[in-house]
Amino acid sequence: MKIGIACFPTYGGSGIIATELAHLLAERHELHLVSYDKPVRLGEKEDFFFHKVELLAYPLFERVPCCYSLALTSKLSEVIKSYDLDIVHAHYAVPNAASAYLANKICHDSAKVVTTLHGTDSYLVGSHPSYKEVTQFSMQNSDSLTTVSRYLKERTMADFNISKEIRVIHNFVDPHKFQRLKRDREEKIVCHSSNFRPIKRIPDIIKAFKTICQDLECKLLLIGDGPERSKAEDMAKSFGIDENVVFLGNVRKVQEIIGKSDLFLLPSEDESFGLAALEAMSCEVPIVATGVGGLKELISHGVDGYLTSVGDTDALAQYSLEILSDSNLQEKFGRNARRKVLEKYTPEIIVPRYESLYEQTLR
Ligand code: GMT
Repeated sequence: MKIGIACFPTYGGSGIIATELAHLLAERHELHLVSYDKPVRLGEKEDFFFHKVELLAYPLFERVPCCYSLALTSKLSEVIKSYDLDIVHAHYAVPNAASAYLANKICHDSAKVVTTLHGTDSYLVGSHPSYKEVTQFSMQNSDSLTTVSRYLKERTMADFNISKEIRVIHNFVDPHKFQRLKRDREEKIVCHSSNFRPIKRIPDIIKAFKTICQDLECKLLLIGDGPERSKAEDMAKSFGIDENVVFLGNVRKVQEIIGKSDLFLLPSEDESFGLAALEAMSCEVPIVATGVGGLKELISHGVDGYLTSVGDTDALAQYSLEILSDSNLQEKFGRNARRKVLEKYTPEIIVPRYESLYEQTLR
């Protein structure tokens, strides 16, 4: 098949999945990735075509950022036509699905449009009154629609009144890339990785860590960057724990940090799947997370981690201490987590599901 993928190139789950998928599909198909920049998780192999969406800096557009969706639409239609694409796969509905729909219309529906919803494109940004109509239209008019969890499917059906079939295709992780690494220090490592938006509740991590490091010698490694970072840095300082909290910023090979960690924290307010937790599980790292959304599908309480209520920083700290102070429990949870990844979330299991969806859509 000739497949085009539209995605965000930045640090965020949808771009990571889209890029990994592009690499894996390129082993068997002709692949074209369309975005405004090269994706951050781009591998070493140049196995697919990359088409950069160029933006016109025009004074009239300064405060009206409409130009990206139009430039993306134009680039997508150019790629559909020039390479005679069969499938255009939009990752993240806003604006990628709308642009894919319009680009395909420009090409007289010569391709089929598949949209994968990743989370906030449905229940946060996509539901916002500014975007709801167009998001609903692009979902309903995609030739196929997928979500990354059952939770997101149900929520999307309810919020958008979608009548078409939604297929759940979970996220995946490469277990060869994400695996346990040899530790190079004695003290315990607690880790978190995200784009530091309010939905991730970074201050809850700092509060819980204050309690954790009163009882145990440990470090908190925070991977990523975003709007909540400086607030978290100030909190760590005011709690007097800033020497134990390391803000790493965006890291290209997150597996090198996560693979040496003892515990991963994800206290999000909402999470459609939790790719960051899946990556940690693949590295045999137990998780303490909130029991929200897709995290309930991914993590089994008392088997590979613990689930808490949103905002319950005492439980976050207590469960963390339980795991960190009992290496047998930590290893058991870690092994269970890795086993689950190997049974359900590898590329070998998930990628063929996208391929068979493409084939069905073309039929
Ligand atoms: O919200 C983010 O952290 C970024 C966002 C994205 O699309 O880039 O992540 C969403 O998609 C990921 C990949 O499918 C999921 O694993 C995340 O759970 C989801 N984030 C939220 O629902 C908050």
